[in-house]
Amino acid sequence: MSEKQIVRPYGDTTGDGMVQVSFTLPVPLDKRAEGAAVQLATKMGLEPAMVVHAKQMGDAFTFFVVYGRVHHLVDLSQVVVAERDYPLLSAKDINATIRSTLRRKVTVVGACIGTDAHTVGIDAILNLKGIAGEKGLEYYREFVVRNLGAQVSVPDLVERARAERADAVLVSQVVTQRDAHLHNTKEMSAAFREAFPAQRRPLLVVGGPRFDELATEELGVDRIFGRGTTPREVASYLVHALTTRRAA
Ligand code: B12
Repeated sequence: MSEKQIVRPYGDTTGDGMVQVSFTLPVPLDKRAEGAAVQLATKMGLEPAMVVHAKQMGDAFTFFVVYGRVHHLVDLSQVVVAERDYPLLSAKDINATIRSTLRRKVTVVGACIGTDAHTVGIDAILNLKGIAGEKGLEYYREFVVRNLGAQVSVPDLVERARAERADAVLVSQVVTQRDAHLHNTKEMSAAFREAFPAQRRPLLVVGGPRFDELATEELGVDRIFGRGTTPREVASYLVHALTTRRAA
């Protein structure tokens, strides 16, 4: 078992346990509202808790920032995250591996599904322009990219993936109200499983800022990418997954 490595939050002096939380209460701003914010923060484990910012929004809501001490500790050796389990390749190596191993171009179909119109994330991954100094998948010679844009229905996505003989389907979900991202993703993965035999199904990749990258099994997808993903990570994953699948 790995050795314990305890950390605690830091505000003014190292290890003082100070944290800051923000939330909105459905009450206009007054002394009672501030008291309610302190009481809530205290129940959340901030002791003592201080309101450091309060701003009324509209007639009946107040936004609060509360600063206080928590006594919780985190053991870093017990933290479980989705580690990258494939090599991060250069653009040159990605193209070369596709050419030498798959001997054909890789087709990816991307979209925002459901009512979601937040295309900036999927565009960052797919479009030439890219993000964070990296070019998107359109830049890679060996990828054929079909970006379907916003508010694509699941049946349309399945049909397009079939028509394009997609190797991978890349779906973005940014809106999380009422867990829409989870419901839409499950609907999408179920539709692909129904429409394709297991060995012919495209890789299903979903991304967005509020996904738990460990939830692949629950959502029925092959990979989940979260906040701050770069195109090269996605391209490297696709090459790894498709070449591994081919070898099997
Ligand atoms: C820009 C924006 C808009 C634009 C979208 C324009 C467009 N063409 O995309 C407009 C103005 C249209 C808009 C509308 C709305 N928006 Co808006 N919007 C935002 C905003 C400010 C930025 C989102 C963004 O572009 N981020 C930048 C990109 C690069 O980051 P990203 O999406 O996380 O993508 C990265 C990763 O997540 C990952 N990734 C993402 N997708 C994928 C997919 C794959 C396959 C992979 C591999 C990786 C990957 O890689 C990307 C690059 O690193 C956010 C707030 C915020 N600061 O995040 C709110 C936000 C997302 N919007 C929100 C809301 C509520 C709405 C509206 C419902 C508002 C309204 N009442 O009308 C509508 C909904 C419209 C709709 N039908 O979807 C909420 C969502 C809240 C929630 N819990 O769901 C947010 C969080 C704002 C907030 N705090 O309330 N919005």
